[in-house]
Amino acid sequence: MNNRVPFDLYLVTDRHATEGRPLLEVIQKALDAGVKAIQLRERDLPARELLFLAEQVKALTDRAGATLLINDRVDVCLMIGAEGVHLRADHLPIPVVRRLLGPERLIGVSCHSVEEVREAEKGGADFVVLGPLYKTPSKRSYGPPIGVETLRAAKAGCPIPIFAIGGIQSDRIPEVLKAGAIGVAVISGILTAADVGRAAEHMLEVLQSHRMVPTLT
Ligand code: TZP
Repeated sequence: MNNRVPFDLYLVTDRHATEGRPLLEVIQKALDAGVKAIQLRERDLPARELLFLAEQVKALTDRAGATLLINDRVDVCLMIGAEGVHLRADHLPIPVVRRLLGPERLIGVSCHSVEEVREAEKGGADFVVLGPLYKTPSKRSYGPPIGVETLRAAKAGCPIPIFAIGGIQSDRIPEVLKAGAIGVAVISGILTAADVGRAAEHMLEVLQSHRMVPTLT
């Protein structure tokens, strides 16, 4: 965690992955458990419905003191006053997005390779999400997992935070933190859990207990 990116668990939404439960209810449970950052990623929703949903999610995150990022839609981010956007790999140029959003709002970028991480960092991203690291039921379109070695290589010399994504369950957290991730981004590990609150709480506990602390010399 750092001052600009004050979270290490980033919940990415997918209303088709909630086992039939209303998305807002599931998000509320995650927030109650202590999740401090949500990416609203409902890419198949028409603009108007997305805007309406985003307003409702923003009310929940505001109440919980959490950060809300909107996937891809700079316009929706600005309309609802969200804390930032999360750009996909084939995104608009980051400096252009920065100009629209201003210096305070966060820009996260999805990356699938070391080169994309370097590019996002050079462009001015605040953080990146790298994956899929492991096999995931949530995203087949990105092909095979890129593995923890890619994370290690991406982190070398990279000053911005990297979140690991793709097949992340609690037991993967120690390995990805050791490889240089600041935290994890998760869909199914939380949204499909029978007890959403407990799943989120457990991830937060594991993150906290494995957080890399600088050693004093
Ligand atoms: N980007 C890379 S993998 C992925 C995204 C959005 C899906 C992650 O889903 P899950 O269920 O946490 O593995």
